[in-house]
Amino acid sequence: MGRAAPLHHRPAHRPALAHPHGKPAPHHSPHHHAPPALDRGRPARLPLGPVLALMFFVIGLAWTLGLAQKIPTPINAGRARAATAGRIVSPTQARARLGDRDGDGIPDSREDVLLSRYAPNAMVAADDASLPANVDWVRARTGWNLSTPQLGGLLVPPRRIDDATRKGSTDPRDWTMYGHAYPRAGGGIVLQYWLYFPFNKAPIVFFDHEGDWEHVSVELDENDEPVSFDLSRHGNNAPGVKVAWKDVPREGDHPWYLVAWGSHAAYLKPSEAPPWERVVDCPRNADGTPRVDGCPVLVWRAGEGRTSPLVNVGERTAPRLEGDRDGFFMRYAGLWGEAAMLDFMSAAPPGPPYQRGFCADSDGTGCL
Ligand SMILES: [Ca+2]
Ligand SMILES: [Ca+2]
Repeated sequence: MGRAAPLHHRPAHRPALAHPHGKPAPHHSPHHHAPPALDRGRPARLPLGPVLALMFFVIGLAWTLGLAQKIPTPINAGRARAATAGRIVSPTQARARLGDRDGDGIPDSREDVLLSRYAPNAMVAADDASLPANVDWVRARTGWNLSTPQLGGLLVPPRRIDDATRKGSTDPRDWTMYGHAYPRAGGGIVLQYWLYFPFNKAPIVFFDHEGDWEHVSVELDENDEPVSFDLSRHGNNAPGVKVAWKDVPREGDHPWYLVAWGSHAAYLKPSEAPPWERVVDCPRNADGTPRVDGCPVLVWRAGEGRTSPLVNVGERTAPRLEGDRDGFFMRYAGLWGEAAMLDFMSAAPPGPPYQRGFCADSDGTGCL
């Protein structure tokens, strides 16, 4: 650029294009075909029109991009428009829009908060013949699936559970607490919690059977204040023995309870159990709470640091169905195994939704 002429030396009316030897370029000669050379002694003049056009283009592009960030385009915009264009929706869709997928009038989010807040701490003897597990855990080991004729209300026992699976899991992280919340008769809410055990070991072998479902409940009044803790045991299971909330040993809002060895009935203390039943307890603090560290129990523990899962399965006619395991839990109407010896003495139970205890103390609008 050293040869470029200073701006103040630029001639005022010099043609834009010039002959290399100073002769004027033949602007209108039809016979001139050589491309004209640029005058290197003169900087190119920026034409005003294209510059303004470029400026408007850049400003317009920036405005457009900025607006796009403020108004995101829905991924399924077409589908969303169709869904809001007056189409008839199913009851399931309507419930989902209201945040009440299980249709019992209690918002899902409220159910989940309450179920988690009052979830119990279940103490199970570490040497129990059959520790808890979860639906997926046992299905993975037995091959039960949703396409078998065990569905649809047919009470056909699945094939037997092998000895290793009968023992359940020694890792409480495999123990799922299946919960649901429903309107309580007279006002309030019932929070119900179920544990699954692959086997029931009775004091007399004739009463052994595969599959065992046991539950406890927390009853709340109209202000969500706890009223009682209900412990299911043997024939008294709908909802079970009610204990006033003030008499229940707790870790914060989480009740402590004991699971009887083998039969898995629920107790607050061993003295409540009949003589033929064994209940393992731990040393107690002055307030009645157990010292579980160093004690031969395994614990499904609620509250801070909880590692065992809690699932809200919804109601029988409107399961939440957030996972395949929930579907099997709610829709499998068959028995959860075979009797160990004699079917007429002790059959395996049906799943919780098909037991009368699942709807205990309902006002009739939930647990449909
Ligand atoms: Ca609900
Ligand atoms: Ca519910």
